[in-house]
Amino acid sequence: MEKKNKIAFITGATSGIGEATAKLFASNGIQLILCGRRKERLEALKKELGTKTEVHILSFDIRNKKEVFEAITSLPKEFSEIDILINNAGNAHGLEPIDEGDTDDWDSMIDINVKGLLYVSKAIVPRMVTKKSGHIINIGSTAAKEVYPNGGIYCATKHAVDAINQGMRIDLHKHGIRVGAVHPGLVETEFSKVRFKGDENRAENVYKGFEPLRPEDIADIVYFVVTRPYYVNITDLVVVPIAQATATILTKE
Ligand code: NDP
Ligand code: 8X3
Repeated sequence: MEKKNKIAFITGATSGIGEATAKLFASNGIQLILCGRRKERLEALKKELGTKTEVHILSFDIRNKKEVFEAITSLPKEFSEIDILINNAGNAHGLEPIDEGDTDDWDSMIDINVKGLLYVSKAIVPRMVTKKSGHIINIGSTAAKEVYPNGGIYCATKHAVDAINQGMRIDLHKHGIRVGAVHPGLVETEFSKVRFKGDENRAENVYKGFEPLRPEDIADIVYFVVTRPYYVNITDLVVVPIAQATATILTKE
């Protein structure tokens, strides 16, 4: 039987870690379903990566359950058998102590980072169970392992991702589905721009005085994880820049 290229479904492909992963996967012939809200970015990526692999784009807000299920149900037959799911879409919104935090920010983080990840998984995982194969990578964070000042709710959502990752593996290993998480420390992407609501100076300051991880570093790791032999499951991987010892211990120049 002819061996077909794998199909990967990547959420949050319009920037940062998701975009870098999409580019690396494309260079290695993995077919792509790329998701995000910013349609023009998805279209530009389709144009760029379409010379290397088959690309299908889906624009939806991961918070909207109806949109998520409709988008995934709309996949054409040639993209319907998903081999790899990269649950990457997510952000922090705000950085305040619990007594000053904005409840809209809390809603956004819980709805995107936790509920959105679950909606996408619920729409895709039963297909993997039916075909008795699949590989799910959940992008957590060092915030999934530690809690830092003013980031309690973001950390709570990432701790939830850690728990969901473990729960998925417990429930799905018997179906031949691999599940694992990659937990990065500080990576320079649009993450801080979103956290600080477009305040570019404040965002840039986060990564000044040390060498942060690059989105391509995480893409390399994700690619490594998904290209292990079928019986190898990397369950939990934490990666930080050398300047970062923990969520709060960071050596700057
Ligand atoms: P970016 O801000 O660069 O990318 C976030 C991605 O998530 C975008 O593609 C964005 O697409 C998508 N996204 C956000 N909200 C929604 C939504 N409501 N619906 C659909 N898609 C959405 O950040 P990163 O690349 O850094 O973040 C990717 C993941 O990595 C996140 O889960 C983050 O928590 C995690 N992470 C990041 C770290 C860092 O230091 N940067 C460290 C540890 C983990 P669009 O806006 O087009 O919808
Ligand atoms: C993103 C990294 O340190 O801002 O998850 O939580 S951090």
